[in-house]
Amino acid sequence: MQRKTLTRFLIEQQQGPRAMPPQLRLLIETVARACKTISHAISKGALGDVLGELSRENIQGEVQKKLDVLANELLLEANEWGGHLAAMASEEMETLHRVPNRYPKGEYLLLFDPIDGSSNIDVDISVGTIFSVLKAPESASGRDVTEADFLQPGARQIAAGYAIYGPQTLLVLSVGTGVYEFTLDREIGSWKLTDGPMTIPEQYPEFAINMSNRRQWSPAVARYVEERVTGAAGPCGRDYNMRWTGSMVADVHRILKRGGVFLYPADHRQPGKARLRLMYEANPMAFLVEQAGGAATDGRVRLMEMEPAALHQRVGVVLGDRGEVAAVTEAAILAEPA
Ligand code: P6P
Repeated sequence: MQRKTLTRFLIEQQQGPRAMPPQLRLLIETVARACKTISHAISKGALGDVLGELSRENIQGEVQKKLDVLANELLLEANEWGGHLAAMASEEMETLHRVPNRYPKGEYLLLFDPIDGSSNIDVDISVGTIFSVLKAPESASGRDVTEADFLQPGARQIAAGYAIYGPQTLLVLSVGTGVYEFTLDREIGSWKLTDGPMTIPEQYPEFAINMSNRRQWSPAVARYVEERVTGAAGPCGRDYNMRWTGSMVADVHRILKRGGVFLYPADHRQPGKARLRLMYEANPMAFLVEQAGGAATDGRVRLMEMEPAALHQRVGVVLGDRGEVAAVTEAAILAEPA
């Protein structure tokens, strides 16, 4: 069977009822091409002198891995000359990166975490690239894009996706018409459609959380997790399994493929203290999960309705199986003082 390529899929999306704009197709193809190059660099490992850390920190205060910087530069260079973007923002850069004046500008804003889970690179565990596409606001036409132009709720995303660099290299994306998975055919260097439209299998008894953060959890999250650890003997009525890879892309991909729920709650002891970033981790993953029939909240409210206050804002994340996400929300509501 001749599998559909990414290019053919995107051209069909242009011809489809939503008539995806050609510039968006160019954007996604450009990001996908950069992800192929990132995948190639990662696969070299120690042989490619791409492992290890640099002696500098990023805006997050995290020591940068060589591949963090390489992937960030690859995505910037691949996207800045195509005429489809107004600006980019990245986990690895303090502020936005405007398209240089020597290049044509477009109407899209691209946000990305170039290598998510980079602490796993040196121990050969799957990592990924996460991206989110917004439109520059009408008010930005005729002037330079500003950071404030990026601060749009996740519900305004035009497209989102991730590449996962694991046993296979996959590209999982949505342009608002469902979630589709492409596998990199390394022999000819093209992305081949291998799954989609994807829907999260319901009621799969598996949760993903870093149990060592127990001290940070709200009573609601603690009770939710405790009930699942108790399993069939408790109110859940069935046993659960637990997974935690330390790589959001790997955990979210597993949930899209076989179900379950992912939790990285904010630190209950310090309001606003959380791990994951809203704009280029939580929102793109929330877009995909909702497109696959799941739900995504901060433990209480829908992530994609949150009004961002800052480019690198962090947020609690609960996403995946609708029933499990609702159970965390219900526990949060019950835990609130009457
Ligand atoms: P912890 C990776 O650094 C990341 O941003 C996500 O990919 C992952 O889910 C999480 O942090 C892992 O955090 O605290 O378990 O190391």
